[in-house]
Amino acid sequence: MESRIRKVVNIMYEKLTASLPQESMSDELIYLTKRLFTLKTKSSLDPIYIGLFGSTGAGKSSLLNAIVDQQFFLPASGSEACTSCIVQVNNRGKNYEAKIHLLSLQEWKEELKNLVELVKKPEEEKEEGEEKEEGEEKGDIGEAVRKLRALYGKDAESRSYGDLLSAKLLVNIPASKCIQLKAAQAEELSDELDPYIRCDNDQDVEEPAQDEVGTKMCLWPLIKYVEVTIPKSDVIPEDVVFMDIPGTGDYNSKRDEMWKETINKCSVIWVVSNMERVVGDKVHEVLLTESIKAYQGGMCSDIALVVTKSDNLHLNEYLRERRKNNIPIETKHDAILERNTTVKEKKNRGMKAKLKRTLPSDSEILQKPDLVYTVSATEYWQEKFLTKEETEIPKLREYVRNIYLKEKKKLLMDYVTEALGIVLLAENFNSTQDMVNHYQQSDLETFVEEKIKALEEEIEKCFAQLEQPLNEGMKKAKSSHQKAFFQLLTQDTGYQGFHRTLKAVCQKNGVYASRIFARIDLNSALAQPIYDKIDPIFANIFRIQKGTRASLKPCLNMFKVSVQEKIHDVWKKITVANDNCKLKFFIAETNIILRTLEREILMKKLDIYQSLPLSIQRDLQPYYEEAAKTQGRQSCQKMQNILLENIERETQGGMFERAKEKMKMQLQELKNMIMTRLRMDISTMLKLALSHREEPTEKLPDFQNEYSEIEGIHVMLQRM
Ligand SMILES: Nc1nc2c(ncn2[C@@H]2O[C@H](COP(=O)(O)OP(=O)(O)OP(=O)(O)O)[C@@H](O)[C@H]2O)c(=O)[nH]1
Ligand SMILES: [Mg+2]
Repeated sequence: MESRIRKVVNIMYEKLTASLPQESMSDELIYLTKRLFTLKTKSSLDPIYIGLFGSTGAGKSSLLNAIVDQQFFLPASGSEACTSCIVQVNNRGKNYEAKIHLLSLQEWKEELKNLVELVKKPEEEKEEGEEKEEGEEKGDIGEAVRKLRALYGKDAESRSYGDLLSAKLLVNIPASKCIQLKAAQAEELSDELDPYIRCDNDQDVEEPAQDEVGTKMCLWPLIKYVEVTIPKSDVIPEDVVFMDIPGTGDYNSKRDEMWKETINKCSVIWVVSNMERVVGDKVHEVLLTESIKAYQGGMCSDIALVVTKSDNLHLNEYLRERRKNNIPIETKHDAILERNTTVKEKKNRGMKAKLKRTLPSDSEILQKPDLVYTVSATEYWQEKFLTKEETEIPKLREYVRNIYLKEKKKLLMDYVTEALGIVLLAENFNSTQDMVNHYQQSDLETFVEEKIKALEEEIEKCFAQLEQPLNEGMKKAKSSHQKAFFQLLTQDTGYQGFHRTLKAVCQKNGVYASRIFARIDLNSALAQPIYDKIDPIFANIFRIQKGTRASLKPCLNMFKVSVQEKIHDVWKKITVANDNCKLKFFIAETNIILRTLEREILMKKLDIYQSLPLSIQRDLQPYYEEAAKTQGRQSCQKMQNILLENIERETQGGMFERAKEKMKMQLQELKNMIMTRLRMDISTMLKLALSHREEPTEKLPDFQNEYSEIEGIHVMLQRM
């Protein structure tokens, strides 16, 4: 259907451009040509992003390899953190290709500054002696040291920022900040790619390697993200892009920003977790919370928990721990399947409970039968204990296909509706009938204006539902800010002490993310009590699937229907109604206007949802900066005091009130945007359709065939 509709659109464009008048064109004709051109040049429908989101070693890369049916494609590793950046995989190519995107000079300078700060030993620790903290080389500090050494050589961690800035890098960086690789075979590209995306922690950093592979290795700290293209495959539909998203964020601000953006643009998020750690593991709870946030704020409309390594089971151990002793189990195969079922039941319940706290109780996602998948990537290739079906990889592919069809249908529907609107508009040009008189036209305009005003009131009512929970949440936030502060800062951040964590938090304006350990976001933690109160209502207002009367979408829908009905009425009264292409144009056009608006609302939703922590961050910024500068004895205590005292002062001074106002203001802006857009678009539509012409000054080619074809596809899509 997509290629058919494209063909028709192209033909229309050819026909139209061939017949355009040489002399001055009317505004209407310019408008029509422009819209057709935009539609024609829209090269492809937006891809559907599926994010694999999980802590290091969970098995994301291995899972992705199994799903795209390429056993050794993305590097997987049993030891330390392996994938060092976000890797996008799409299957739209002819060959195997990769693009490695690097940080810009400015972005690297910023990172360098922070890395130097991070590896600097705090005064207090110096006084306590020179011993290394246990496991230091494994944590973020260790990683920072490795990054510096990889680019500047031995002892780089003891040099100053200024010194390093003027030093020559051990590697050459291409001016384009992008490295392209191409290969005919999967293995070939995989081999070439491997050194770039593998963050090899055992690398011998004392002696920087001089060979080619060594030089590539040195680049990894500079990589922003990697895009991989594989040839079209039978197992995964085109236009599905997988995102391998390692860890819980990144120390580098640019990459952390990307981490968040990536999550927010995913239609589907899979929280990937290792079977052995899935029960009681903190990190995957954090990831789940982040996913639900993306469901609230971003494009995400589906979340699943994918438990990997289901084959990892010691039969004897399992049998000893197993409670249901009445049914005998003898083989590893049976044990795996039994454990899969148990884990599914348990995690399903847990996830639903968690989702229920944030989303309206009748959300689609809560009705889904499968929220949890138990897969084995290893067994997909080996089939030693499980069949291919039992590894659940085929089931995940089926899931991908279903989501793809659902999303793609929506996208295609929008495209076809737009095409229909255009062809009807073109037909309209050739009609001389002037069927709507002035009285009817102004009646129509008055009606639309009344409806827009009524809609405005509905939207205000919709948003007003947030008022009370916002106030309640704010009160809660004001009374619990100290608790939030300590809870957050004392959580497990790996092998580094409180002092360094605190320092990093200050350097990064309250957000300390790391690929390896939990994410610390002080601003969000302070705002959390407000979210706890507003979440289900916020979700309900912006829900895009089935809505209740308290949601925005049905308000817009009601508006659309009443305008369309009115237009019908006007037309019924016209006796010469043998030409109903105008009427059809109105219907298609109002559909387009409202769909476009819905998409824009979805984009704006994110800013609104994030406005709380952003407002708090802005208020606290001077104190983060002040605290980050603290040096000397007892700097840890000093930093803590600066933050605590000022958070307290700002709280008294209305920090949370300002955050709340900020959110309300953003909602107000959204409402205004909706009103302005509707007024503008509908008046353009009326002008186009009702422009009075005695004689057609510009005769356009006949689009009757194209029109039938487009309408046919439109009807077919509607029935699907
Ligand atoms: N037994 C078993 N091992 C697996 C399975 N999937 C992955 N592994 C192993 O788990 C380890 C980590 O897998 P990766 O795919 O590298 O994990 P990752 O989530 O990509 O990790 P990072 O790249 O560090 O974020 C590797 O040693 C894999 O061989 C599985 O289904 N079964
Ligand atoms: Mg990986």
